[in-house]
Amino acid sequence: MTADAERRSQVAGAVALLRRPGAIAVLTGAGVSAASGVPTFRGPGGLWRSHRPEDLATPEAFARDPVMVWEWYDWRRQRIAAAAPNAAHDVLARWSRRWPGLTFVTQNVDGLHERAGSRGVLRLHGSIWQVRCAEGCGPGQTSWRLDDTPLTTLPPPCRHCGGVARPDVVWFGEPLDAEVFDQALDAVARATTVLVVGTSAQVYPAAALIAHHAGRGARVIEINPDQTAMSGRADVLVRMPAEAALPAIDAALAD
Ligand code: BJW
Ligand code: ZN
Repeated sequence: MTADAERRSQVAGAVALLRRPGAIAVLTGAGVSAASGVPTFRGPGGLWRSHRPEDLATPEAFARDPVMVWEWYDWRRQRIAAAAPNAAHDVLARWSRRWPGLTFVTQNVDGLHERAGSRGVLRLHGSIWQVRCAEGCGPGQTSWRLDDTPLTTLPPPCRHCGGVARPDVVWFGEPLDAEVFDQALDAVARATTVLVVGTSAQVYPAAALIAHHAGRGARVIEINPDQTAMSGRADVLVRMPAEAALPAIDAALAD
């Protein structure tokens, strides 16, 4: 089979599963935003000043060197502010508005799904745009939103107590928001089709949504140019970048 025919057959396989009756769950990762210029965590370009993300996205790194961790987050926020949603975000946004049975779960903190107009996105790992007190103070521990200008003070102060503030994201070793995770788990367990896009599926418990919680009858579609930890669980592999695969699937669904 030629590469083109192979891609057409992968797209057709995804379309057949998406047309099955029943609910759909979508799980996205950093690869969806790669074409927008937002670096992924692992693989080429995943390093920041020779630090691995695994060494920066931890409470220990923040306790040791909050300024360095904040420099990383401030740098990333500027990259994201300058980025625009790509064709993959756009297709998923249309589906989230059109298909009432679709639950949208993301590991991404960049907010690009929401900027593309997606509805009801369950954010497993928080938001890079939100900040909260690192010391856990504040009325109801409310977080607040940053704008897209660089921070002038690093680390920024808590707006409630003047202590140190931190990004409102989930670091390694920290629990995910239980309510958000339960909703994601329920959606995946109920779905007849689970679409996994642009994640290496190495980080738990997000990866467990597919590995352990997709129901027995659920079929899994993986969209990713590379093999991942979840490829063996997938019924249909679409080995293309998300920004090409999703518009192709969307067009074929309309036929
Ligand atoms: C394209 C593309 C294109 C490229 N189109 N695709 C051993 C075993 C199992 C678990 C553990 C273990 N040891 C420790 C753990 C637990 C740990 C964990 O999973 N570690 C693993 C690394 C081993 N997990 C945790 O600690 C979690 N918490 C927890 O378990 O709590 C337990 C607890 C309970 C009660 C009390 C206390 C604790 C928390 C995990 C939090 C992860 N946080 C981060 C940072 C968020 C903030 C930030 O952004 O800075 O989340 S880490 C980082 O990884 C980020 C991402 O959301 C996450 C996943 O990454 P993702 O999206 O998959 O990106 P990449 O870069 O890995 O992959 C990109 C993919 O895109 C690749 O496949 C490319 O091929 C593809 N791609 N271009 C489509 N155009
Ligand atoms: Zn505070």
